[in-house]
Amino acid sequence: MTEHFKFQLLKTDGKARRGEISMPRGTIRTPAFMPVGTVGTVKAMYLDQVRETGADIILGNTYHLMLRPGPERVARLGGLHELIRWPHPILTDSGGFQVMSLSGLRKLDEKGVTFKSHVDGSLHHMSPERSIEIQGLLGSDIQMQLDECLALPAKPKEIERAMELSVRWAERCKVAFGDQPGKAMFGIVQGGDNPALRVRSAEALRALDLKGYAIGGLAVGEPQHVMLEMIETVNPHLPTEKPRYLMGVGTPDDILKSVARGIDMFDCVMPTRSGRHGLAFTRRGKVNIRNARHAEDMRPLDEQSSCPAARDYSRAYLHHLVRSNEALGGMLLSWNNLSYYQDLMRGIRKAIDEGRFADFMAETQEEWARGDL
Ligand code: PRF
Repeated sequence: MTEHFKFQLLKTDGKARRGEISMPRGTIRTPAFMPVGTVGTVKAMYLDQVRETGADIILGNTYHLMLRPGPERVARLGGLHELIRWPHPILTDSGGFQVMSLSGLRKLDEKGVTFKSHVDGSLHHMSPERSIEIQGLLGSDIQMQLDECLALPAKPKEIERAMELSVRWAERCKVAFGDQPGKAMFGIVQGGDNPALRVRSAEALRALDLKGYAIGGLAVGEPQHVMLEMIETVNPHLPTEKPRYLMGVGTPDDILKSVARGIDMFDCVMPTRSGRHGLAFTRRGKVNIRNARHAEDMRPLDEQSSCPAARDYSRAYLHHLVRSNEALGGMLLSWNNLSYYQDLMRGIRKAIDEGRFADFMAETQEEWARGDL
């Protein structure tokens, strides 16, 4: 552990990178997957369990927590780490993306964004400065700049306007964040599916000398090959010695292909959300446990798994639980899925350490393609 936020690049294998972020609350082994704890809970999971799967850091959301329970209240209660009983690093998203995807009626201008709460319809304003203030009140270790994320497809002029606004907001967030050696504020590259705008965004943010860089505005409706092309376009314009975070991504396949292109950090609701809907990730691909073929199958999901949910419970029982909308069904599948994702990340890190990432990727994809056990 260190007093200062520090990223160390330990090894590269092709474009894949193995590293370590150290900060006062702990060390994050990269490539890292960050489970999403939107409202201060990784849904249907105990945080002790989340930790045991191998998570070094979880994510929280400014948008949700500002509406409920409110950042000033969280601060009075001792901060988010204390409240939720997670003493390790927390990254908070700034709210820009969630305002776009969740709130009704929103108005965006230079000053910030005005939006209607999805909880009670009340009106709120968030400026770049207020977003950073809220993330500070929550006690977040890695804070994100406020940005504007567009859904794709979008018009080039719109993409340019949103990208330039996001760069100006990054400057304001940097000033608002100030000098906090043990913490970090990351910028977010925007620019839609336009390579030239992506490069301009990355270069402008690079000039701000931030502690880390996210790539935003992807996995928002474009095909996977476009997302991968944008990563390839952006990465050469980001400093090699800073962490790179691909926001809101993705499937296990997205993760492998993005690591192969030099991404260090990921977050996604997929393992928990799809778990609650009956989808299990396994080394042999995705399994929809609701399917009738599991109804009388007493085999476990995968007896070789590291996770008790996959080893010790029959498919028949999981099928019954999910079909009956029982809470335990979502709990067991979320546990299985987060374990699968963290095992994948562990495998990725080990493969890079040993200089065999390309082989690991090919073998992993072959196993998925063989289909369920
Ligand atoms: N911006 C922010 N959060 C995000 C995104 C973004 O573009 C995305 C896009 N996939 C997910 N989460 N602030």
